[in-house]
Amino acid sequence: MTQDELKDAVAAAALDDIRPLLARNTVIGVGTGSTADRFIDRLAALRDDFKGAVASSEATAERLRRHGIEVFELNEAGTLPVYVDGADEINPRLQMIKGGGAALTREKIVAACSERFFCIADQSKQVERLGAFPLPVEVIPMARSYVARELVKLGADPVYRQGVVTDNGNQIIDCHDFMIDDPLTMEARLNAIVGVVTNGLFAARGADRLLLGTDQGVERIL
Ligand code: ABF
Repeated sequence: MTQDELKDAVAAAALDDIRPLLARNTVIGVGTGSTADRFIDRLAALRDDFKGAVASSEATAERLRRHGIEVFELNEAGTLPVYVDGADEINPRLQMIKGGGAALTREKIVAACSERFFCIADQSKQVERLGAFPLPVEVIPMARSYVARELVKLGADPVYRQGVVTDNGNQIIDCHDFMIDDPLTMEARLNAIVGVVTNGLFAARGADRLLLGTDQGVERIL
């Protein structure tokens, strides 16, 4: 199967998994990226069965609205029963690197407000150890050089993602050559650098279920 077919398969499987959670007053969290886009396109068929969605990016909000799905502010929605999103890497403990699409901060906020996080990913995202994918760090623009110097001290090779401004008006530094042995500790250490808004390690709040697209079909982990 191609990677696109695997993404389609996990998007369809996620729809099956969330169907029982939907009711007239349900607002769900919806993530960003090409796998999440496929999920949104399928979710459109169920739009009359639930109230609406909170989006983890402006791009996702626009796609939801185009499908006639109402988009709510997280502050109005409260706790969400489920959040469905992709990942750049995911390990056996369902800890992830996210943020390849620069939406990490809103993704982390929506994940924090959700009772369950379903990660949808094709098999290329599954790794034993996080870090081959460059870890994104969102920074306040004036702190970019300072944060980069601190990242070097931690062993990373920081690269400024030129031309990218996040939905929050910030910038992204990608940490190359940065294999991560202890994601929980590293997530906290990176967050402690002044000027860092968020980092793309989702370890403190990882996924609760992984729907993994493989050549043998969709594997559900937890
Ligand atoms: C989001 O989309 C991100 O956190 C991650 O960067 C990306 C995965 O994209 P795709 O589904 O296109 O591979 O979930």
